[in-house]
Amino acid sequence: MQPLSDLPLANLTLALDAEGIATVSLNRPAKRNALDIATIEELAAVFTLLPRAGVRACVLRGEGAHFSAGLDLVEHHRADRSAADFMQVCLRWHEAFNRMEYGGVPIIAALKGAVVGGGLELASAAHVRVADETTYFGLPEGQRGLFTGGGATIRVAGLIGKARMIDMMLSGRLYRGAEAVQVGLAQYLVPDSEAKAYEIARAAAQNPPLSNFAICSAISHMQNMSALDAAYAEAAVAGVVNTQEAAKARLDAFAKGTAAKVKPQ
Ligand code: 1HE
Repeated sequence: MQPLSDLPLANLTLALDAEGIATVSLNRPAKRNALDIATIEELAAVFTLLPRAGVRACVLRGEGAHFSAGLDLVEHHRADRSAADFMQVCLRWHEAFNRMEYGGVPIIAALKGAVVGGGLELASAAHVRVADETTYFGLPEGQRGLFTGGGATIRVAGLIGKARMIDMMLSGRLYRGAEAVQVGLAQYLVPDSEAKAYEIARAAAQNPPLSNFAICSAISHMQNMSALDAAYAEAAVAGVVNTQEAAKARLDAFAKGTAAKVKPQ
């Protein structure tokens, strides 16, 4: 397997700390981290390798004042794509974002500024979204004469429901602040979204990797199944995870009364 450090990256940066926390940064701030083909290919490459590179959790962030302005509209306009071409582009977006959602490594998105269009589709493929006071969410596809192509019909509708998504796309409505949290676009609203994202990543990294793998892949897969099949798959996953060696010391500590209790601080 190719080591992470060998990946040739131009539009992303990747760093890994001693605790196994990876930082993936969108690095086109002059273009507000718009997602061109090259960026999508780099996301696909990084999130293909991350799960098998010993990474315990990942913070996804953007350089500059905005997380991402979505599809690179200038590249799209200049490429003058055919329907078949753009369908293939969208399939690459899905490949990259599916690697994230189903890869089994917790991905925490640290959001700021614009999280719009394809930028919201990218954020929605993370497992946790953290917003700050500058963060706003939009789906301006309708105003641009476009439609979502990076999974919003599944992931954004899953977060906020189809009625809110349709309203955002028809009217250009933006969500921010407490309302964005209340509708489900972000799980946290804090003064410093990056600091909070690292706090969540470090907490997640304390869990056994197999537990995180299940949390960050099985739940998503089970959403795609019938209730009967999902219950069966849940039992199968729990059979493997809940008997893992890594759980034994934790359960032993609980049985002896020495484990931390689950109580508000
Ligand atoms: C871009 C893009 C982009 C900025 N593609 N180049 N997304 C949108 O409709 C959002 C479009 N962007 C904006 O509304 C604004 O740029 C922002 C509100 C995000 C930021 O505003 P601002 O004033 O800080 O920056 P700016 O002056 O608008 O842009 C700075 C540069 O970034 C400028 O390039 P420059 O060469 O003239 O300096 C912009 O052209 C460039 N830039 N956003 C390309 N999106 C799979 S389908 C998904 C469909 C969608 O995502 S639709 C939503 C598209």
